[in-house]
Amino acid sequence: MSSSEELHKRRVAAVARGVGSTINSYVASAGGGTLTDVEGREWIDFASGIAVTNVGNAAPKVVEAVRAQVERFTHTCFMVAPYESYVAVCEQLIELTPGSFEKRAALFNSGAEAVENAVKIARHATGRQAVVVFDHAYHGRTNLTMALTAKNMPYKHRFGPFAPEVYRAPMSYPLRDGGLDGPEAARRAIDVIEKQVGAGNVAAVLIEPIQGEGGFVVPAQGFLPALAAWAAEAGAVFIADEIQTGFCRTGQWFASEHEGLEPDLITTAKGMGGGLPIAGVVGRASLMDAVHAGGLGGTYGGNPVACAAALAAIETMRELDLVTAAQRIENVLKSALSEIPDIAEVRGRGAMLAIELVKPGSLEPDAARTAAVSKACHDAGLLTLTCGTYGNVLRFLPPLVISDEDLHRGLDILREALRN
Ligand code: PLZ
Repeated sequence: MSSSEELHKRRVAAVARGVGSTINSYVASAGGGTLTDVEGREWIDFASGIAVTNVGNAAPKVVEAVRAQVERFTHTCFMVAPYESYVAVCEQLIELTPGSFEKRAALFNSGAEAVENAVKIARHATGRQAVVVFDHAYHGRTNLTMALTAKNMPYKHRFGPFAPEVYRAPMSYPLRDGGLDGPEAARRAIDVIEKQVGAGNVAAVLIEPIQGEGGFVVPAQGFLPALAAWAAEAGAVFIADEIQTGFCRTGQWFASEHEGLEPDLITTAKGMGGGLPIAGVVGRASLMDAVHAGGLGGTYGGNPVACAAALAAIETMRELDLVTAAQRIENVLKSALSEIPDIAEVRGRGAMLAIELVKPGSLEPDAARTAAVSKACHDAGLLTLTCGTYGNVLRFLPPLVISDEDLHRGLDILREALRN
């Protein structure tokens, strides 16, 4: 096999510069909580391919299900000739997501596509157009989802014009909003919505229950329920974007459960497919079924190989009790992180944790130190990611099957990187 250096040369000559990579080492194999590069060097994985390989990389059940499915058939298009696994994945989404009402689901290829479809459904069902999103939000890179995403660089810069009828409200960000409690922060957001959009114009309020790319921002307790209650009152659809938070990641099947939320619609992707591309929208039957037959779909949505992987991934989550595994990871990481000095905040839930770094004695974001720490982790063989509007958040997303040993090895590297 070529070396990473040779591969990098080929990459620069062949792959568009706009597509970035966190590290310059090329992967040869991966399993459980580690990656091995083409030089044979092992990496501890605190990224999970951005919260995807919750069941571990190349999880045995997923591998077996995919192998069996590709031998039977690879693609028919569900809109042309349907098959059982698509229906079974929808049944699982209905069963696993919060919401005691009757539900329906539909499958797509990517998170952005799921978000687009949730907005389509909400608009169609309500006959309204406005979509309310929040500061620091991330919802994807397609045209509509760029409009929904807050951050200009790198996601939106010179890619406009963006889709209309998208309105941004202030987020609850306890470290940075002067200590507003949940209901106060919700009141502030609702004021903006009522004054600048008008309650009767709102098709959907769309929010990540814990923000992902925006900085692992956990809203103050009570913020999400107050928004959901306002949306219900206003006749707007409350959509939880659980693409990064879903499928056991935060120590519940879905992060909405931490506050007893029952979103009207939930978008899912990432962890759902155990590494294969699949996404879903699940929620109230009255909304989902409002759309005319043929109004939703796509060539590959709910592809049979991806459906087989999703069913196997979900089975693995149940069998290995990955909800509890994520809680265990939270306990280990949080107690270790809270002992490290010079961190503005340790936050997150389950195995979706982050630290925010600021300049001493202030709240001024320290993006340079964050990048340096991340780089030091990479040099020592720990794969970490940064995030946040200000680029000063280091986030940890280990596979939920990571061994205690790898977790502690990762922590040792991180501690060392933060010290220097
Ligand atoms: N909604 C909450 O986290 C994807 C994107 C990384 P796709 N997050 C990682 C990047 O730089 O592109 C995400 C998300 C939330 C939507 C999405 C979009 O999901 O599968 O990447 O389209």
